[in-house]
Amino acid sequence: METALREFFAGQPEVMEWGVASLEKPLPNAANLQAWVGQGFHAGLPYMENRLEERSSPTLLFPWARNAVLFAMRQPAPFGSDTGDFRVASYALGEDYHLAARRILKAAQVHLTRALAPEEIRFEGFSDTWPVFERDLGAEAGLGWRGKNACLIHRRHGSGFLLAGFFTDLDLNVPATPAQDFCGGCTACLDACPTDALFEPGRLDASKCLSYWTIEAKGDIPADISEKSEAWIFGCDICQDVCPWNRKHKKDAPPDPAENRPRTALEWLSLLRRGGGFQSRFKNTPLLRAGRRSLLRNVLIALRHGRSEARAAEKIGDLSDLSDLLDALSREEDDPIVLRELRRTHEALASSYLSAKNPTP
Ligand code: B12
Ligand code: SF4
Ligand code: SF4
Repeated sequence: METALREFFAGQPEVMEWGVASLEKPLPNAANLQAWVGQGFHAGLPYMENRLEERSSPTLLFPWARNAVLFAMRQPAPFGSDTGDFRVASYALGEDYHLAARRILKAAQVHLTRALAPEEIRFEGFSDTWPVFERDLGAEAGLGWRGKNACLIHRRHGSGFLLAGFFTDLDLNVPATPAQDFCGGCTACLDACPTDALFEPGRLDASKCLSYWTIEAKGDIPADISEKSEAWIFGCDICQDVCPWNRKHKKDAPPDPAENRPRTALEWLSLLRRGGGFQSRFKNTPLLRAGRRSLLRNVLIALRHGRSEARAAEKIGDLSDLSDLLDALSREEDDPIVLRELRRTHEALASSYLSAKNPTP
């Protein structure tokens, strides 16, 4: 059966690494998970509040499970890909990884069932679909060490990968080599995080993380966060982009697919208008998770605080086009949060328009 697994993964180009974690014992960080939620570092994410014991002991979820097979899927574009006026997390610059995971999991089940017939196997796949502590399971399966940026880092591939896996009742003899911690004295991620969300090595307060605010949060983004959001409109890669383990492996990353993505503020805002085509343009990509309104909110904030305003200020033509578009959006939107951001951004642009038109001598 180990051979069947090896054969299967050898034929999966999206999979960079795989490994097996035994489920005999609860995961070593079970207490930390409880403490993390207990102290509110989960930012009230409802799906993180429930079934904490199951997260760290998957056999409470599936009593028949003996092992978890974890795999790391390459993200579609390298860190630092040029995304124009605004920044989008590189994992989101292509197909939604949940779809890739589903495809690979389905194929794995078919392959193993055929290879091991007539023996019957039990199989349950996961990639954010069950309450599973995926990074810790990944660490147990030898896919990397838990970096000070909280991500799982592989010595050869860095952290530019997404996790998925399956539980099985198979008795697998694929020993995992626990990854050594190679962060050493480096603190680049802690120093670079603009909101101090990484408050101690490996410990993250989601209620300060731009990834939480730009993807998960539906409400108002507090001023102390939005002022530091730079140009990020979906997710944030800063603490991974600065990591030497990713810098080192950038050259091995796939090229940026750059498929017909909006690049300027005007293009983004037009796409995010009601009936502007957001749903069909981003079908099957992670950007749909944020939803049109939240993405519009993020673009409006980034327009004030990110780098695009500075660029636009050089071109008065662009600013008046933007202003027209903001007017049109204000007429058609009814969400109070979006309307508030529209007003704030409009005011900020009007003042940069005036100062660009009447530069101080
Ligand atoms: C909730 C969640 C988030 C939240 C919270 C992030 C977080 N660090 O927990 C938000 C929305 C902020 C988020 C952001 C991101 N996420 Co996310 N997220 C998850 C999810 C669903 C659960 C993670 C979880 O269990 N968190 C709970 C806490 C407790 O876990 P932890 O940080 O690992 O906690 C450790 C430390 O904090 C420490 N600790 C905690 N308390 C204490 C106390 C003491 C005393 C000590 C010593 C230690 C300690 O020990 C804990 C256990 O090891 C997983 C998918 C899954 N089901 O696992 C994806 C996942 C972790 N995310 C992923 C990704 C890609 C991201 C982003 C990179 C996306 C982006 N570019 O914007 C960012 C990265 C932010 C970061 N630096 O971690 C990938 C990670 C891939 C990888 N190579 O590591 C996962 C695995 C999704 C996937 N299937 O691939 N995410
Ligand atoms: S994803 Fe961004 S905001 Fe979140 S911890 Fe990393 S650097 Fe900080
Ligand atoms: S930036 Fe440095 S400290 Fe942070 S995860 Fe990478 S190696 Fe570790």
